[in-house]
Amino acid sequence: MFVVATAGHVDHGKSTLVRALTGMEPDRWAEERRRGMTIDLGFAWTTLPSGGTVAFVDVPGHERFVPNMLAGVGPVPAALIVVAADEGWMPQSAEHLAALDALGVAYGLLAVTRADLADPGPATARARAEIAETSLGAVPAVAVSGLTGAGLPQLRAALDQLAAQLPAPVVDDPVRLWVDRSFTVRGSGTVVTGTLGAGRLRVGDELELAGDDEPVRVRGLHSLGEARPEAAAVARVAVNLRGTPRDRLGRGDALLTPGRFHHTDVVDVRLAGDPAADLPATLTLHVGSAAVPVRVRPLGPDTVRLRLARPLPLLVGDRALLRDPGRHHVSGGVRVLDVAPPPLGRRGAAAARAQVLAELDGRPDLAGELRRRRLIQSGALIRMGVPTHAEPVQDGPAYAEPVAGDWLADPAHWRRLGEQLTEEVARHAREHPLEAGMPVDALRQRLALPDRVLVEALVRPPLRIHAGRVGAASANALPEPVALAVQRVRAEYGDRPFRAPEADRLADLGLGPREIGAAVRAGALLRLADNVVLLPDVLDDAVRVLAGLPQPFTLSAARQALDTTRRVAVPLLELLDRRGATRRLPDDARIVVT
Ligand SMILES: Nc1nc2c(ncn2[C@@H]2O[C@H](COP(=O)(O)OP(=O)(O)O)[C@@H](O)[C@H]2O)c(=O)[nH]1
Ligand SMILES: [Mg+2]
Repeated sequence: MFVVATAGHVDHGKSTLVRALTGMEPDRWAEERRRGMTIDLGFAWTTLPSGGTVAFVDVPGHERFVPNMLAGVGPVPAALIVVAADEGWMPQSAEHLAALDALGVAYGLLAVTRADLADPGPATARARAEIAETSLGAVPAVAVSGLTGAGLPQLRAALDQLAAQLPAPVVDDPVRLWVDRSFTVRGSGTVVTGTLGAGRLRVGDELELAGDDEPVRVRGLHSLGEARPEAAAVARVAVNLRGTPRDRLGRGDALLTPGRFHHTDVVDVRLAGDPAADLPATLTLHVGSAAVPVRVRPLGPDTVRLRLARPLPLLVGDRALLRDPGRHHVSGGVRVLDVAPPPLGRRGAAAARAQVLAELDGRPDLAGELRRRRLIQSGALIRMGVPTHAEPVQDGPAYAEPVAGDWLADPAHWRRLGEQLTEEVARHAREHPLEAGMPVDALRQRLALPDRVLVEALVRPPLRIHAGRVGAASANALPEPVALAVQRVRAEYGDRPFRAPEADRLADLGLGPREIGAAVRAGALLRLADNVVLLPDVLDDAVRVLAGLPQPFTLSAARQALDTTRRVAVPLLELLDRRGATRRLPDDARIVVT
């Protein structure tokens, strides 16, 4: 199924066209039929020549009902723009088009209706020129008459072509169903409808309702007027929530896959449209089927902070629209850059924030989020719309690898924390020479870490945790200065394990030949050659990396794969040869022995 929203000025023939195409009545209310005017959203569907189904969300064209129009088009990715041949381009033609553009709608079709009343040529030319300037670009145009039926076969064919262009829906994404209608059915209870743009709904699913702790349960599902056990995007769906009081939800609410969305009442966004400085202090934010008053705080030339009158389940990258209801003016589209932005308390914080936002484009960026947030739980990032299973950055560590539990860390920050921990433990040892190490909780506080497991993960040999304290491994182990120096090597090289500290770095750390000898004997360092040391536990990783190369491999290929220098690669491979993990062939290439 694909879903198209109508758009266009009042009385230009939108509802007549939907009626002619589907044989269904989009104007559902008695008042609408009495006045011959659409007030609220209408829904109808039909089968196309290809056999596919198109569902229409028919919107009101009257200027008073623009908010209803926006609730209909918000979740729908394609538009059927309707212009009357005899009236041509009118104010709500322009306002509706501005709304589609602001939301970034990229798929559409122009129908020039009432072609039996006037030559469709001029209206077609004007409308195509206007549409070409927007996110829709050049669209096909069809002249039709809802009265005589002329042009309808061509319009059906054009709808089929439009359907074929639409990107495939992502059916394994979480569900965010923006409710566009809610009502009560006698004997069944509360029913809500919406356009399911991604994901899948099943009877029996538990869903979350923004701003409400109590989950709701899907008791029944309808799509295209038929009961179904499940519905996958894209679809118009009616969801029966029997047992959920009707007043718990309505238009603008969203039914959500539990735990997958961050509810926020403050977002930083990029504007496309009016400059930040020209925006009034209060506007209405339209996103999905929701319309929420917002307070606007300009940050950069095209970035603002929006404070929402009620929280919404928003994700990084979401598109929304700002409108000034008093002036009938679409201020423009917005792209959500940050759904959990930092407070702007300090002097200069707003200017600094503007600089950060200038670098963001609304595409989820895991490495950037980690750099800015430094430490965050992966679930929290996912709820903001930032996937944490992204590919590791080339030549970099696997950013998405948790450092402990569900915690993700910026690698540089994590390395600094490791160094800081060593220093704190050393300081504690100096100040409390008789204590057997520094209490874990004191360390957690000194390092301002939110979770004890993070402290535990930062403790590496030769430091260890014993009886709730962090200290050097044991009495007969390394002298403390050596233990701390090794811990520093770990902190600095843990994420580029095949790089060895240069000789002068070793000297800086106080690791001379005697100290290295002690550390090697204690198993805290691995000596490959004079002044070439690695952490002791990297050999298995080296073999794993080498096994991933096409076999046999050269020294140079090994060096590159391990991201290291000849100074390390040569003795490392020789050590692996001696241990039987690799074998050197007559031509000096090697293979991993399996
Ligand atoms: N002659 C003629 N009248 C039409 C055509 N389409 C719509 N109308 C009439 O124009 C008026 C407004 O149509 P309607 O579909 O309600 O417009 P909407 O407000 O865009 O939904 C109604 O009186 C229709 O009968 C058409 O193609 N030809
Ligand atoms: Mg209508």
